[in-house]
Amino acid sequence: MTYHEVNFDGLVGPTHNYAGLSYGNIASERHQHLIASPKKAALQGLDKMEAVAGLGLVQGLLPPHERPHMPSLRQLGFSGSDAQVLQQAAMEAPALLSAVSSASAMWTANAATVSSSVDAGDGRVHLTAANLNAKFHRSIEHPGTVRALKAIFQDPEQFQVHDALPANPHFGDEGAANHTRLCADYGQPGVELYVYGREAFNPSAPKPERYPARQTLEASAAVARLHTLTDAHVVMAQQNPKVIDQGVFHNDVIAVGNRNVLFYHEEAFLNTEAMLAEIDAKLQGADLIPVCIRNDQLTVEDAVNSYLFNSQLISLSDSEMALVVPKECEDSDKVWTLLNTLTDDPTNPISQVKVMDLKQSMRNGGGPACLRLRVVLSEAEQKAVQHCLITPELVGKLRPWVEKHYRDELAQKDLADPQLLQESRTALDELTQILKLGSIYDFQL
Ligand code: SUG
Repeated sequence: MTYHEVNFDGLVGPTHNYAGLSYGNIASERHQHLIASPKKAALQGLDKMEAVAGLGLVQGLLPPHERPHMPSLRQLGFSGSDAQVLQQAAMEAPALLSAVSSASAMWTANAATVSSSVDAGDGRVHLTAANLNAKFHRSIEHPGTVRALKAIFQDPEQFQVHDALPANPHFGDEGAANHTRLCADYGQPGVELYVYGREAFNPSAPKPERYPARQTLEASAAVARLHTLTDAHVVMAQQNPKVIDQGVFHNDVIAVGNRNVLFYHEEAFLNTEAMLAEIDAKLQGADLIPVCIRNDQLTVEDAVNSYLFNSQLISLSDSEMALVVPKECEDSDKVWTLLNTLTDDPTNPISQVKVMDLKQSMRNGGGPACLRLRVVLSEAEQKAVQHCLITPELVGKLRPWVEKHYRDELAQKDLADPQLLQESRTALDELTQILKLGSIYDFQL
């Protein structure tokens, strides 16, 4: 049976804005209250989906969430008509209104952790929605994520969608952004690398001092258990607390893997050698190819600013891979020179670089890899999710849909506008019809 990696990108929602909500994510803090362009953001995302599909990959899509999230505002004590709720929230708690308006579900690398049916003990694809409980604006995503995933991955014989872990900091879970599957080929047994930032039950274990570590070992272990993975398929590794303190809030800001290649910065992990040895020992059918970038080639600060490692590493053939990088990498002489050295080096299969302009998302700390959830699927499994896969016809419907419903500009003050809520609902209602998803939003139920 043939297996492919399918990338499900998050379609950017109509309320994309810059609220500075993510302490520890330097771009989000830096661009707080800038005027955003939801239209540009959504179109840039569609451009990437098309470009990756153009490189030969199967490309899927996850719908945006409904925002501003009125049920959250009502749960927190605001009442009256929708317009009154928005007005009150804008006056009394503007930061809260920004939080419930965030289009953060676009970063689908945080939507869930996914295990392939090849690795799972019960032979099904497992998806566990991430609780994202390190940040309030992200912690309200998982119910919507579960609904969307269940609408897409429907057949219980082939898929199991798990609810998020308990919403407690002990089980802080950020999904696939801290998870990489390494394998000889997608259909071969894989090694799933779970990367955590701290140990919740062991406060004396290493942890960052400045910024929060969002993912716990306990959460990673629970996800691996839910996914029926045996020890032969799992490696747990700790992120270097020093890089979290320099703005590496997810491991995918400092490392990316594909098949048997792991591209990473030398400071990314604690106990790197032991981790590499364990991956290599567990990997079947191929040797691990570690592609390490040393500190003297690129500092962690440069990596965080350029988002070099937040690229998508994708297979073009059995022997060639491409890196899909954000434009910020091309804009940095140091990073661009490094990329040229990398693609000229015959000891690794990375032979091509594709540059994408994702500035709207990047200003919130979301690069190419943040915007996609990787799901390895057999041809039969792929058939079952066909309605959410990109085709030129679907993109042909989505572009005019964005043009029609999305604003060119959005500032913080606009979030209280009841018209924005209405526009957003109209857009999402139409989208569920385009994608044939049925009713998945609270306002539709
Ligand atoms: O969780 N930014 C997101 C970025 C997520 C990036 N994802 C991965 N690395 N996989 C976050 O910090 C900022 C929103 C704002 O400030 O308006 C934000 O949520």
